[in-house]
Amino acid sequence: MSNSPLPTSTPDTVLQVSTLLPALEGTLAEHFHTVRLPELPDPAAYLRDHGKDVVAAVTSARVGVSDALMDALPRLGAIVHFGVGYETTDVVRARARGVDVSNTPDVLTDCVADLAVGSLIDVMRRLSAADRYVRAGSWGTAPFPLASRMSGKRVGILGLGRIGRAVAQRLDGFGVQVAYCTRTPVPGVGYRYLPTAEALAEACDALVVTVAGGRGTEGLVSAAVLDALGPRGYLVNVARGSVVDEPALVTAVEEERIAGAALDVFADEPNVPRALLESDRVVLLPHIASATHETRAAMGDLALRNLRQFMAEGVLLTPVPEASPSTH
Ligand code: NAP
Ligand code: 8YV
Repeated sequence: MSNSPLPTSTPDTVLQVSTLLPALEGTLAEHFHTVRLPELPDPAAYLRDHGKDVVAAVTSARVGVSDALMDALPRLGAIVHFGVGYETTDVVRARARGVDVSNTPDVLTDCVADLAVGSLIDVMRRLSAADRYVRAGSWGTAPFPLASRMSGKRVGILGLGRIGRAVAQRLDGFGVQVAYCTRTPVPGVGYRYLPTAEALAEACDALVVTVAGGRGTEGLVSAAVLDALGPRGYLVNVARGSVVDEPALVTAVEEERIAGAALDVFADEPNVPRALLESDRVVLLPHIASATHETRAAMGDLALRNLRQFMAEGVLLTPVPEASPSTH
């Protein structure tokens, strides 16, 4: 009998690229041979020695899979995103290499739209500022300044996709006149269409940004768009920080060239420009639009179902469209 060691077969590995929902991390560890990249002492050494074992990567919308990481995984077949945005992964490049990509659409739409409308009311009625005023003991000393009515106003929605449409439906209940801008008019909707972000801002009292992120929408809300919104106009951004020219926004807030802004996303999270931190006319949120127990559980479940189907049948359940929704 030979004493040579038995050949060891390496299990197909699932690479966890970013920190994820704890329940999802637990299920991945329980049901798959999962390696958590952020926790490895030497990720580069792991990728060099074991990159060929990885068949699927699970990542967040914010982190994605970089080109370098993709290149280190020659047998990679699927990239599963926890989140609907996927501009952090080059989908065209992935598909050219035979790697399919999924995201978690629809399950987060309601919560993101709820937060967009909630923060629109917050910034126009100055709810967060009023809360600070009461806590500071100012009630009874100086009157709290009057705010702006939201019901019945004209609200522009930049990007009438799943989330934009859900925002519009909610605003219908407030008697708001909704208009929108997309690259292609949406068939079958009764809202007024405007072909550019600037024309939309010009025609509205508030602009709600719900476009996809990525190169195609970078800086779409420019200084000119903010000027078109004007000193009585409000900006709400629940899409991506990259969509707004942040230095131009800072200037517009400082110079009171817009009335206020409610922001869930920033150019360089978690860093928020000091001028925004110091402004009482800006509502600041830490990228929480989908952050409810119910929605995060549904996102985790959909990400998991994508992974399971890929591992069992080699195909994803909710693959993303051919190109990034903002680059074609
Ligand atoms: P979606 O259904 O793909 O909608 C994207 C919309 O953007 C479409 O109406 C698209 O229309 C429009 N669009 C793309 N490029 C445009 C451009 N250059 N000008 C005008 N409109 C443009 O996506 P969704 O599910 O609604 O999600 C939208 C985005 O919200 C995600 O991509 C993500 O970045 C963000 N998000 C943020 C959070 C958060 O936590 N804050 C949570 C979830 C999602 P056309 O193709 O016709 O232009
Ligand atoms: C999450 C998001 O914060 O879905 C998206 O695109 O930005 C948010 O739902 C993100 O997925 C968590 O990484």
